[in-house]
Amino acid sequence: MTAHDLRPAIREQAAQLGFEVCRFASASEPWNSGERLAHFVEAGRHGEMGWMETTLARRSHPTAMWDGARTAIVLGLNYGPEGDPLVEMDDAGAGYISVYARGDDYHEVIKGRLKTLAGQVAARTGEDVKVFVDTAPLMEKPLAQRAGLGWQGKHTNLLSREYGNWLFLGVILSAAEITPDAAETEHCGSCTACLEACPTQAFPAPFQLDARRCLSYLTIEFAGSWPEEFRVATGNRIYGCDDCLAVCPWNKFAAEARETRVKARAALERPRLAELAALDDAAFRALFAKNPVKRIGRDRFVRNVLYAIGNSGDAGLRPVADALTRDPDPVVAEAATWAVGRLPA
Ligand code: B12
Ligand code: SF4
Ligand code: SF4
Repeated sequence: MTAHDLRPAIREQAAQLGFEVCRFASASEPWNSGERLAHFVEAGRHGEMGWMETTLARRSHPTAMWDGARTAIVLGLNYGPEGDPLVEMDDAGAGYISVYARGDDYHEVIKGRLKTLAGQVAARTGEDVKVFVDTAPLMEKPLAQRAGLGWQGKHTNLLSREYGNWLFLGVILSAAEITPDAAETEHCGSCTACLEACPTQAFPAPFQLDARRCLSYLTIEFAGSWPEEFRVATGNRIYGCDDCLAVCPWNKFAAEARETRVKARAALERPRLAELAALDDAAFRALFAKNPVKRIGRDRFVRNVLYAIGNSGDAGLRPVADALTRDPDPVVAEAATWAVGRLPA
Protein backbone atom coordinates (compact mmCIF):
# COMPACT_ATOMS: atom_id res chain seq x y z
CA MET A 1 0.00 0.00 0.00
CA THR A 2 1.17 3.52 -0.67
CA ALA A 3 1.59 5.75 2.36
CA HIS A 4 -1.50 7.84 1.76
CA ASP A 5 -4.71 7.36 -0.19
CA LEU A 6 -4.21 8.57 -3.78
CA ARG A 7 -7.79 7.90 -4.83
CA PRO A 8 -9.44 11.29 -4.08
CA ALA A 9 -6.84 13.23 -6.09
CA ILE A 10 -7.01 10.82 -9.05
CA ARG A 11 -10.82 10.87 -8.97
CA GLU A 12 -10.74 14.65 -9.04
CA GLN A 13 -8.48 14.63 -12.11
CA ALA A 14 -10.70 12.03 -13.81
CA ALA A 15 -13.76 14.20 -13.19
CA GLN A 16 -11.98 17.20 -14.69
CA LEU A 17 -11.32 15.12 -17.80
CA GLY A 18 -15.05 14.39 -18.12
CA PHE A 19 -15.25 10.84 -16.68
CA GLU A 20 -18.36 10.38 -14.58
CA VAL A 21 -16.92 7.42 -12.66
CA CYS A 22 -13.42 6.55 -11.51
CA ARG A 23 -12.86 3.58 -9.22
CA PHE A 24 -10.02 1.29 -8.20
CA ALA A 25 -9.51 -2.47 -8.08
CA SER A 26 -6.72 -4.94 -7.58
CA ALA A 27 -5.36 -6.06 -10.95
CA SER A 28 -3.41 -8.96 -9.49
CA GLU A 29 -5.91 -10.90 -7.37
CA PRO A 30 -7.13 -14.10 -9.03
CA TRP A 31 -10.64 -14.40 -10.57
CA ASN A 32 -12.79 -16.96 -12.38
CA SER A 33 -13.43 -14.71 -15.40
CA GLY A 34 -10.55 -16.29 -17.34
CA GLU A 35 -12.14 -19.75 -17.02
CA ARG A 36 -15.46 -18.36 -18.14
CA LEU A 37 -13.81 -16.74 -21.13
CA ALA A 38 -12.12 -20.04 -22.00
CA HIS A 39 -15.51 -21.77 -21.84
CA PHE A 40 -16.98 -19.09 -24.14
CA VAL A 41 -14.21 -19.62 -26.71
CA GLU A 42 -14.20 -23.45 -26.41
CA ALA A 43 -17.94 -23.43 -27.13
CA GLY A 44 -17.23 -21.37 -30.27
CA ARG A 45 -19.40 -18.50 -29.02
CA HIS A 46 -16.91 -15.92 -30.28
CA GLY A 47 -17.77 -16.92 -33.87
CA GLU A 48 -15.31 -15.38 -36.32
CA MET A 49 -13.68 -13.06 -33.78
CA GLY A 50 -10.50 -15.12 -34.11
CA TRP A 51 -8.54 -12.53 -32.11
CA MET A 52 -10.36 -13.72 -28.97
CA GLU A 53 -8.94 -17.18 -29.50
CA THR A 54 -5.40 -16.09 -30.40
CA THR A 55 -5.18 -13.76 -27.38
CA LEU A 56 -6.99 -16.09 -24.99
CA ALA A 57 -4.06 -16.68 -22.63
CA ARG A 58 -3.19 -12.98 -22.30
CA ARG A 59 -6.85 -12.02 -22.05
CA SER A 60 -7.59 -14.38 -19.18
CA HIS A 61 -6.23 -12.10 -16.44
CA PRO A 62 -4.62 -8.61 -16.32
CA THR A 63 -1.32 -10.05 -15.04
CA ALA A 64 -1.24 -12.57 -17.90
CA MET A 65 -0.97 -9.59 -20.23
CA TRP A 66 1.25 -7.46 -18.02
CA ASP A 67 3.04 -9.20 -15.22
CA GLY A 68 3.64 -5.91 -13.36
CA ALA A 69 -0.03 -4.84 -13.16
CA ARG A 70 -1.13 -4.23 -9.56
CA THR A 71 -4.03 -1.77 -9.72
CA ALA A 72 -6.78 -1.20 -12.28
CA ILE A 73 -8.22 2.30 -12.40
CA VAL A 74 -11.55 1.86 -14.17
CA LEU A 75 -13.22 4.86 -15.77
CA GLY A 76 -16.82 5.19 -16.91
CA LEU A 77 -18.12 7.72 -19.43
CA ASN A 78 -21.90 8.12 -19.61
CA TYR A 79 -23.38 7.96 -23.13
CA GLY A 80 -27.05 7.90 -22.09
CA PRO A 81 -29.53 8.64 -24.92
CA GLU A 82 -32.13 11.42 -24.80
CA GLY A 83 -35.13 9.10 -24.48
CA ASP A 84 -36.03 5.48 -25.18
CA PRO A 85 -34.08 4.67 -28.36
CA LEU A 86 -36.24 1.63 -29.16
CA VAL A 87 -39.18 3.78 -30.36
CA GLU A 88 -37.11 4.35 -33.53
CA MET A 89 -37.60 0.73 -34.37
CA ASP A 90 -41.15 1.56 -35.52
CA ASP A 91 -39.86 3.66 -38.42
CA ALA A 92 -39.26 0.91 -41.00
CA GLY A 93 -37.96 3.33 -43.65
CA ALA A 94 -35.12 4.44 -41.34
CA GLY A 95 -32.09 2.50 -40.17
CA TYR A 96 -31.43 1.96 -36.45
CA ILE A 97 -27.84 2.73 -35.45
CA SER A 98 -27.09 1.74 -31.86
CA VAL A 99 -26.78 4.56 -29.35
CA TYR A 100 -23.07 4.07 -28.80
CA ALA A 101 -22.30 4.74 -32.46
CA ARG A 102 -24.23 7.92 -33.17
CA GLY A 103 -21.57 10.44 -32.22
CA ASP A 104 -17.78 10.54 -32.37
CA ASP A 105 -15.96 7.23 -31.95
CA TYR A 106 -15.70 6.62 -28.19
CA HIS A 107 -12.25 5.07 -28.58
CA GLU A 108 -11.01 8.43 -29.81
CA VAL A 109 -12.93 10.39 -27.20
CA ILE A 110 -11.64 8.29 -24.30
CA LYS A 111 -8.11 7.32 -25.28
CA GLY A 112 -6.53 10.79 -25.15
CA ARG A 113 -8.09 11.48 -21.76
CA LEU A 114 -6.96 8.11 -20.42
CA LYS A 115 -3.42 8.91 -21.50
CA THR A 116 -3.55 12.29 -19.79
CA LEU A 117 -4.84 10.73 -16.58
CA ALA A 118 -2.33 7.87 -16.79
CA GLY A 119 0.48 10.42 -17.09
CA GLN A 120 -0.72 12.09 -13.91
CA VAL A 121 -0.96 8.72 -12.11
CA ALA A 122 2.57 7.81 -13.22
CA ALA A 123 3.87 11.17 -11.96
CA ARG A 124 2.19 10.67 -8.58
CA THR A 125 3.27 7.07 -8.07
CA GLY A 126 6.54 6.87 -9.96
CA GLU A 127 5.32 3.53 -11.38
CA ASP A 128 4.54 2.34 -14.92
CA VAL A 129 1.05 2.65 -16.41
CA LYS A 130 -0.77 1.33 -19.48
CA VAL A 131 -4.11 2.46 -20.95
CA PHE A 132 -6.92 0.39 -22.47
CA VAL A 133 -10.21 1.00 -24.16
CA ASP A 134 -11.98 -1.93 -25.78
CA THR A 135 -9.42 -3.20 -28.26
CA ALA A 136 -6.67 -4.65 -26.06
CA PRO A 137 -6.68 -8.21 -24.63
CA LEU A 138 -8.09 -7.15 -21.26
CA MET A 139 -11.47 -8.14 -19.80
CA GLU A 140 -12.86 -4.74 -18.90
CA LYS A 141 -16.31 -5.66 -17.55
CA PRO A 142 -15.20 -7.99 -14.71
CA LEU A 143 -12.54 -5.43 -13.77
CA ALA A 144 -15.22 -2.74 -13.64
CA GLN A 145 -17.39 -4.92 -11.41
CA ARG A 146 -14.47 -5.56 -9.10
CA ALA A 147 -13.85 -1.81 -8.90
CA GLY A 148 -17.52 -1.30 -8.02
CA LEU A 149 -18.71 0.66 -11.09
CA GLY A 150 -21.61 -1.72 -11.43
CA TRP A 151 -22.28 -5.39 -12.12
CA GLN A 152 -22.48 -7.65 -15.16
CA GLY A 153 -26.18 -8.16 -15.72
CA LYS A 154 -27.90 -11.19 -17.20
CA HIS A 155 -27.22 -9.63 -20.63
CA THR A 156 -23.47 -9.72 -19.71
CA ASN A 157 -22.99 -5.94 -19.96
CA LEU A 158 -21.92 -3.83 -17.03
CA LEU A 159 -24.77 -1.77 -15.63
CA SER A 160 -24.79 0.71 -12.84
CA ARG A 161 -27.24 1.87 -10.21
CA GLU A 162 -26.43 5.45 -11.17
CA TYR A 163 -26.08 5.34 -14.96
CA GLY A 164 -28.11 2.30 -15.96
CA ASN A 165 -26.74 0.56 -19.04
CA TRP A 166 -25.00 3.43 -20.79
CA LEU A 167 -21.39 3.54 -19.64
CA PHE A 168 -18.35 3.25 -21.85
CA LEU A 169 -15.42 1.69 -20.01
CA GLY A 170 -11.74 2.61 -20.05
CA VAL A 171 -8.95 1.15 -17.90
CA ILE A 172 -5.56 2.30 -16.66
CA LEU A 173 -3.36 -0.45 -15.31
CA SER A 174 -0.71 0.72 -12.87
CA ALA A 175 2.24 -1.04 -11.29
CA ALA A 176 1.51 0.90 -8.10
CA GLU A 177 -0.50 -0.62 -5.25
CA ILE A 178 -3.42 1.76 -4.73
CA THR A 179 -6.14 1.10 -2.16
CA PRO A 180 -9.02 -0.70 -3.92
CA ASP A 181 -12.70 0.33 -3.75
CA ALA A 182 -15.41 -2.14 -2.77
CA ALA A 183 -16.67 -4.42 -5.55
CA GLU A 184 -20.33 -4.20 -6.63
CA THR A 185 -22.71 -7.13 -6.20
CA GLU A 186 -25.34 -8.25 -8.67
CA HIS A 187 -28.76 -6.55 -8.51
CA CYS A 188 -30.73 -8.28 -11.29
CA GLY A 189 -32.82 -10.32 -8.87
CA SER A 190 -35.66 -12.19 -10.57
CA CYS A 191 -35.79 -9.80 -13.56
CA THR A 192 -35.39 -11.37 -17.02
CA ALA A 193 -36.38 -8.40 -19.20
CA CYS A 194 -33.16 -8.37 -21.25
CA LEU A 195 -33.24 -12.11 -21.90
CA GLU A 196 -36.82 -11.91 -23.16
CA ALA A 197 -36.23 -8.79 -25.28
CA CYS A 198 -33.42 -10.27 -27.36
CA PRO A 199 -34.75 -10.63 -30.92
CA THR A 200 -32.44 -13.55 -31.71
CA GLN A 201 -32.42 -15.50 -28.41
CA ALA A 202 -28.69 -14.93 -28.09
CA PHE A 203 -28.50 -15.87 -24.40
CA PRO A 204 -27.99 -19.63 -23.88
CA ALA A 205 -28.33 -18.96 -20.12
CA PRO A 206 -28.54 -15.86 -17.91
CA PHE A 207 -25.14 -14.09 -17.75
CA GLN A 208 -23.95 -15.84 -20.92
CA LEU A 209 -24.01 -14.66 -24.51
CA ASP A 210 -23.56 -16.59 -27.74
CA ALA A 211 -22.07 -13.82 -29.88
CA ARG A 212 -22.84 -15.78 -33.06
CA ARG A 213 -26.53 -15.04 -32.50
CA CYS A 214 -26.07 -11.42 -31.40
CA LEU A 215 -27.07 -8.71 -33.89
CA SER A 216 -24.28 -6.51 -32.61
CA TYR A 217 -21.78 -9.19 -33.69
CA LEU A 218 -23.59 -9.89 -36.96
CA THR A 219 -23.92 -6.25 -38.03
CA ILE A 220 -20.42 -5.18 -36.95
CA GLU A 221 -18.01 -8.11 -36.76
CA PHE A 222 -19.33 -10.72 -39.20
CA ALA A 223 -18.28 -10.31 -42.82
CA GLY A 224 -20.33 -12.76 -44.92
CA SER A 225 -23.96 -13.42 -45.79
CA TRP A 226 -26.23 -14.09 -42.81
CA PRO A 227 -28.52 -17.05 -42.23
CA GLU A 228 -32.17 -16.19 -43.08
CA GLU A 229 -33.27 -16.31 -39.41
CA PHE A 230 -31.10 -13.33 -38.47
CA ARG A 231 -31.86 -11.28 -41.59
CA VAL A 232 -35.52 -11.22 -40.62
CA ALA A 233 -34.86 -10.71 -36.91
CA THR A 234 -32.67 -7.67 -37.50
CA GLY A 235 -35.67 -5.56 -38.52
CA ASN A 236 -34.20 -2.11 -39.19
CA ARG A 237 -31.10 -2.51 -36.99
CA ILE A 238 -28.20 -1.70 -39.29
CA TYR A 239 -25.33 -1.19 -36.83
CA GLY A 240 -25.23 -2.74 -33.37
CA CYS A 241 -28.24 -3.47 -31.20
CA ASP A 242 -29.50 -1.96 -27.95
CA ASP A 243 -32.56 -4.03 -27.12
CA CYS A 244 -31.14 -5.86 -24.09
CA LEU A 245 -29.70 -2.62 -22.70
CA ALA A 246 -32.68 -0.38 -23.38
CA VAL A 247 -35.32 -2.58 -21.70
CA CYS A 248 -33.44 -2.79 -18.41
CA PRO A 249 -35.41 -1.30 -15.51
CA TRP A 250 -32.23 0.19 -14.03
CA ASN A 251 -32.26 2.77 -16.83
CA LYS A 252 -34.77 4.74 -14.81
CA PHE A 253 -31.73 6.18 -13.04
CA ALA A 254 -29.88 6.91 -16.30
CA ALA A 255 -29.12 10.47 -17.32
CA GLU A 256 -28.49 11.90 -20.77
CA ALA A 257 -24.82 12.05 -21.81
CA ARG A 258 -23.00 15.22 -20.76
CA GLU A 259 -20.14 14.69 -23.20
CA THR A 260 -21.25 16.39 -26.41
CA ARG A 261 -18.91 14.34 -28.60
CA VAL A 262 -20.75 11.09 -27.87
CA LYS A 263 -24.21 12.59 -28.38
CA ALA A 264 -26.13 11.67 -31.53
CA ARG A 265 -25.36 13.56 -34.73
CA ALA A 266 -28.57 14.68 -36.44
CA ALA A 267 -27.64 12.75 -39.61
CA LEU A 268 -27.41 9.47 -37.68
CA GLU A 269 -30.81 9.64 -36.01
CA ARG A 270 -33.37 7.86 -38.18
CA PRO A 271 -31.22 7.96 -41.36
CA ARG A 272 -33.26 7.00 -44.42
CA LEU A 273 -32.52 3.52 -45.78
CA ALA A 274 -32.83 4.68 -49.41
CA GLU A 275 -30.04 7.23 -48.91
CA LEU A 276 -27.81 4.82 -47.01
CA ALA A 277 -28.11 2.12 -49.68
CA ALA A 278 -26.95 4.60 -52.32
CA LEU A 279 -23.67 5.43 -50.52
CA ASP A 280 -20.54 4.69 -52.49
CA ASP A 281 -17.20 4.30 -50.73
CA ALA A 282 -16.36 8.02 -50.68
CA ALA A 283 -19.82 9.11 -49.52
CA PHE A 284 -19.79 6.39 -46.83
CA ARG A 285 -16.46 7.63 -45.50
CA ALA A 286 -17.65 11.21 -45.49
CA LEU A 287 -20.90 10.43 -43.65
CA PHE A 288 -19.17 8.33 -41.01
CA ALA A 289 -15.99 10.38 -40.56
CA LYS A 290 -14.73 10.02 -36.96
CA ASN A 291 -17.66 7.69 -36.22
CA PRO A 292 -17.42 3.97 -35.24
CA VAL A 293 -19.51 2.82 -38.23
CA LYS A 294 -16.64 3.77 -40.56
CA ARG A 295 -14.65 0.79 -39.34
CA ILE A 296 -16.92 -1.81 -41.00
CA GLY A 297 -16.60 -0.30 -44.47
CA ARG A 298 -19.20 0.46 -47.11
CA ASP A 299 -19.86 -3.11 -48.28
CA ARG A 300 -20.69 -4.59 -44.87
CA PHE A 301 -22.77 -1.55 -44.00
CA VAL A 302 -24.78 -1.65 -47.22
CA ARG A 303 -25.36 -5.39 -46.68
CA ASN A 304 -26.97 -4.50 -43.33
CA VAL A 305 -29.03 -1.73 -44.95
CA LEU A 306 -30.30 -4.17 -47.58
CA TYR A 307 -31.47 -6.65 -44.95
CA ALA A 308 -33.37 -3.77 -43.33
CA ILE A 309 -34.83 -2.80 -46.72
CA GLY A 310 -35.97 -6.40 -47.16
CA ASN A 311 -37.79 -6.12 -43.83
CA SER A 312 -39.36 -2.72 -44.54
CA GLY A 313 -42.39 -3.93 -46.49
CA ASP A 314 -42.02 -0.73 -48.55
CA ALA A 315 -42.48 -1.29 -52.29
CA GLY A 316 -40.91 2.13 -52.88
CA LEU A 317 -37.56 0.71 -51.74
CA ARG A 318 -37.63 -2.10 -54.30
CA PRO A 319 -35.86 -0.12 -57.08
CA VAL A 320 -33.19 0.90 -54.53
CA ALA A 321 -32.48 -2.76 -53.75
CA ASP A 322 -32.81 -3.77 -57.39
CA ALA A 323 -30.02 -1.37 -58.40
CA LEU A 324 -27.68 -3.17 -56.00
CA THR A 325 -28.32 -6.68 -57.33
CA ARG A 326 -25.46 -5.97 -59.75
CA ASP A 327 -23.09 -4.64 -57.05
CA PRO A 328 -19.46 -5.79 -57.48
CA ASP A 329 -19.44 -7.09 -53.89
CA PRO A 330 -21.07 -10.56 -53.98
CA VAL A 331 -22.42 -10.30 -50.42
CA VAL A 332 -24.07 -6.96 -51.19
CA ALA A 333 -25.47 -8.29 -54.48
CA GLU A 334 -26.93 -11.36 -52.76
CA ALA A 335 -28.46 -9.24 -49.95
CA ALA A 336 -30.03 -7.01 -52.63
CA THR A 337 -31.54 -10.00 -54.43
CA TRP A 338 -32.93 -11.25 -51.10
CA ALA A 339 -34.43 -7.83 -50.34
CA VAL A 340 -36.06 -7.54 -53.78
CA GLY A 341 -37.62 -10.98 -53.28
CA ARG A 342 -39.20 -9.86 -49.96
CA LEU A 343 -40.72 -6.61 -51.16
CA PRO A 344 -44.11 -6.21 -52.82
CA ALA A 345 -43.93 -5.38 -56.55
C1 B12 B 1 -15.98 -9.10 -27.68
C2 B12 B 1 -16.84 -7.91 -27.35
C3 B12 B 1 -18.14 -7.89 -27.88
C4 B12 B 1 -18.76 -9.11 -28.57
C5 B12 B 1 -19.15 -10.13 -27.47
C6 B12 B 1 -19.95 -9.49 -26.32
C7 B12 B 1 -19.86 -10.20 -25.00
N1 B12 B 1 -20.89 -10.04 -24.20
O1 B12 B 1 -18.90 -10.87 -24.73
C8 B12 B 1 -19.95 -8.46 -29.34
C9 B12 B 1 -19.51 -8.08 -30.75
C10 B12 B 1 -21.22 -9.32 -29.45
C11 B12 B 1 -20.16 -7.19 -28.52
C12 B12 B 1 -21.37 -6.52 -28.45
C13 B12 B 1 -21.59 -5.40 -27.68
N2 B12 B 1 -20.65 -4.67 -27.03
CO1 B12 B 1 -18.81 -5.25 -26.81
N3 B12 B 1 -17.04 -5.78 -26.32
C14 B12 B 1 -16.37 -6.87 -26.52
C15 B12 B 1 -15.01 -6.80 -25.81
C16 B12 B 1 -13.94 -6.42 -26.85
C17 B12 B 1 -14.58 -8.07 -25.07
C18 B12 B 1 -15.70 -8.68 -24.19
C19 B12 B 1 -15.34 -10.07 -23.74
O2 B12 B 1 -14.29 -10.29 -23.17
N4 B12 B 1 -16.25 -11.03 -24.03
C20 B12 B 1 -16.06 -12.41 -23.68
C21 B12 B 1 -17.03 -12.83 -22.62
C22 B12 B 1 -16.80 -14.28 -22.22
O3 B12 B 1 -16.76 -11.99 -21.53
P1 B12 B 1 -17.88 -11.43 -20.57
O4 B12 B 1 -19.04 -10.87 -21.28
O5 B12 B 1 -17.21 -10.56 -19.56
O6 B12 B 1 -18.31 -12.81 -19.91
C23 B12 B 1 -18.75 -12.87 -18.62
C24 B12 B 1 -20.11 -13.48 -18.48
O7 B12 B 1 -20.43 -14.22 -19.62
C25 B12 B 1 -19.98 -14.21 -17.18
N5 B12 B 1 -20.32 -15.63 -17.20
C26 B12 B 1 -19.98 -16.58 -18.06
N6 B12 B 1 -20.46 -17.75 -17.63
C27 B12 B 1 -21.10 -17.53 -16.47
C28 B12 B 1 -21.77 -18.39 -15.63
C29 B12 B 1 -22.36 -17.86 -14.46
C30 B12 B 1 -23.06 -18.79 -13.57
C31 B12 B 1 -22.25 -16.46 -14.19
C32 B12 B 1 -22.85 -15.87 -12.96
C33 B12 B 1 -21.56 -15.61 -15.07
C34 B12 B 1 -21.01 -16.17 -16.20
O8 B12 B 1 -18.61 -14.19 -16.76
C35 B12 B 1 -17.80 -13.81 -17.86
C36 B12 B 1 -16.54 -13.14 -17.36
O9 B12 B 1 -16.81 -11.96 -16.66
C37 B12 B 1 -15.26 -5.62 -24.78
C38 B12 B 1 -14.05 -4.74 -24.46
C39 B12 B 1 -13.07 -5.44 -23.57
N7 B12 B 1 -11.81 -5.43 -23.94
O10 B12 B 1 -13.46 -5.99 -22.53
C40 B12 B 1 -16.39 -4.79 -25.46
C41 B12 B 1 -17.48 -4.21 -24.57
C42 B12 B 1 -17.92 -5.30 -23.64
N8 B12 B 1 -18.58 -3.94 -25.50
C43 B12 B 1 -19.27 -2.91 -25.20
C44 B12 B 1 -20.50 -2.55 -25.82
C45 B12 B 1 -21.02 -1.14 -25.56
C46 B12 B 1 -21.19 -3.48 -26.62
C47 B12 B 1 -22.64 -3.35 -27.14
C48 B12 B 1 -23.62 -2.77 -26.14
C49 B12 B 1 -22.62 -2.50 -28.46
C50 B12 B 1 -23.97 -2.38 -29.17
N9 B12 B 1 -24.88 -1.53 -28.72
O11 B12 B 1 -24.20 -3.05 -30.17
C51 B12 B 1 -22.97 -4.83 -27.48
C52 B12 B 1 -23.65 -5.57 -26.31
C53 B12 B 1 -24.04 -7.00 -26.62
C54 B12 B 1 -24.16 -7.86 -25.35
N10 B12 B 1 -25.36 -8.22 -24.94
O12 B12 B 1 -23.12 -8.17 -24.73
C55 B12 B 1 -18.73 -2.20 -23.97
C56 B12 B 1 -19.64 -2.52 -22.78
C57 B12 B 1 -19.70 -1.43 -21.75
C58 B12 B 1 -20.50 -1.90 -20.56
N11 B12 B 1 -21.03 -0.95 -19.82
O13 B12 B 1 -20.63 -3.08 -20.31
C59 B12 B 1 -17.26 -2.82 -23.84
C60 B12 B 1 -16.76 -3.02 -22.43
C61 B12 B 1 -16.33 -1.86 -24.61
C62 B12 B 1 -16.02 -0.59 -23.80
N12 B12 B 1 -14.76 -0.36 -23.50
O14 B12 B 1 -16.87 0.19 -23.45
N13 B12 B 1 -19.04 -6.87 -27.81
S1 SF4 C 1 -27.39 -6.73 -28.42
FE1 SF4 C 1 -29.38 -7.31 -29.32
S2 SF4 C 1 -29.06 -9.28 -30.33
FE2 SF4 C 1 -27.28 -8.91 -28.97
S3 SF4 C 1 -27.84 -9.94 -27.09
FE3 SF4 C 1 -28.55 -7.81 -26.84
S4 SF4 C 1 -30.68 -7.85 -27.58
FE4 SF4 C 1 -29.73 -9.75 -28.27
S1 SF4 D 1 -32.91 -6.24 -17.68
FE1 SF4 D 1 -33.13 -7.18 -15.66
S2 SF4 D 1 -31.91 -9.08 -15.78
FE2 SF4 D 1 -31.29 -7.78 -17.50
S3 SF4 D 1 -29.51 -6.65 -16.76
FE3 SF4 D 1 -31.32 -5.35 -16.33
S4 SF4 D 1 -31.93 -5.91 -14.25
FE4 SF4 D 1 -30.53 -7.52 -14.95
